[in-house]
This record gives sequence, C-alpha cells and structure tokens, in this order.
Amino acid sequence: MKALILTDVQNDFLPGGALEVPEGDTIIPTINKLQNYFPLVVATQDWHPEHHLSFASSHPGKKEFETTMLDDTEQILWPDHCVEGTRGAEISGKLSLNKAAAIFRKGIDPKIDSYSAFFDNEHKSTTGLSDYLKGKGVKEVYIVGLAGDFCVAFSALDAIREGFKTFLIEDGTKPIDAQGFEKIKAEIIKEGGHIIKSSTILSE
Ligand code: VGL
Ligand code: ZN
Repeated sequence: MKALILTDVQNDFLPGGALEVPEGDTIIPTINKLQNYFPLVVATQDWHPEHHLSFASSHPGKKEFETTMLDDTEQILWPDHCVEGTRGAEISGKLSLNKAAAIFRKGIDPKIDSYSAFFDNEHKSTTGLSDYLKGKGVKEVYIVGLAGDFCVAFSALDAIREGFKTFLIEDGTKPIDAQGFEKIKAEIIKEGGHIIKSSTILSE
C-alpha cells in the first residue's frame, strides 16, 4: 500500500506568507493531481504556540535565520510562522483536501521544533504518523509539500529510518534554500531513499 504525504502546504509557507518558500504555490496543481493516484493521502500542518522557541522573536538580541542551541541541537531561528489558529497556519485553500484521511500537526511543544512529520527534531516524541501508516499496511511513502529542504527532507529521512520505501517527488516540492536542498537530497539517496518526478506516477 502506498501513501502520499502532503507536507505543510500552509499560507505562511506560500508567497506573501511569514516564511515564504519561493514559488511554493507553483507545486499545488501537481500535488492536487497526484492525489488521485494514491489509495491513502495524509496531510501535515506546522502548528506552533505563540512564542515558540524556534522563533527569533523568542530570543532577544537574535535575528531571523541566525542559529542558537536548543538543548544540544542547533536551531535556525525563524520568523514567527504557523501560529496555531492563525490564517498563516491554515492549509492553503488551493490545496485539495478531499482525499486527505487525516491531518497530523507538529511543532506543538513550545520548547522543541519538529521539521519531520514523524518525530520532533530531537527524536523525543512521535506524531503517531508512523504507527498510523503501518496500521494501514503502508509500505511505500511519497512525500511532497513545503519546504523541500526542511520538513519534506526531514520527513523523508525519518520515513527511511522507520522502514518505509521512501520517495521524494521533486517537482511536488520547493526549497527555502536551493543549495541546502541539493545537499539533503544527496543524503536521502545515500540513506536509501528515491528522488522521482511526478510524471512517473501521473503516467501510470
Ligand atoms: C518548516 C521551518 C520551520 C517547514 C517548518 O515546514 O519546512 N520550516 N518550520
Ligand atoms: Zn515551524
């Protein structure tokens, strides 16, 4: 069984949003088409309380996109984004959600960030997504959404570790930083993941 994971297609990650991904909106028509080819579709939502520790505004003297240490993990300090209940945190109205069986929220713990759809950045707590997928007999996961170099890539790496055959659909995502994306794609391949194009699926 195959599952498609729609990662963080939220207003704040789209052009005009608080943490916009360049051309992030251009992937939405592709993602909408892809959904028809999967028996299971799930979505994720970055969902932070106000004053989340991943926000630069929570660290006086620090600027956006600088880093700091949170516990023993290096944390990039982001603009305030995807604050629970705000319009920026809403999934884009252009994304079809009719086929989505469930939405998994992450980043809820005020003190720890969570890029991956599966675990927080320190692998201390799970979102429940892995057990959910395994419970449905999923063996292969296909990942799309935003941002390619963060939540999409981290989700792919965790999916591999969780034992899923893992595919990142390259034209179903856009990165914040193109160079960082190239690096982490190489890591995904090294770990046994696959980078594919949507045409492989849409022509089936
Ligand atoms: C994301 C940075 C901070 C993402 C979420 O969805 O890729 N990136 N929070
Ligand atoms: Zn976030």
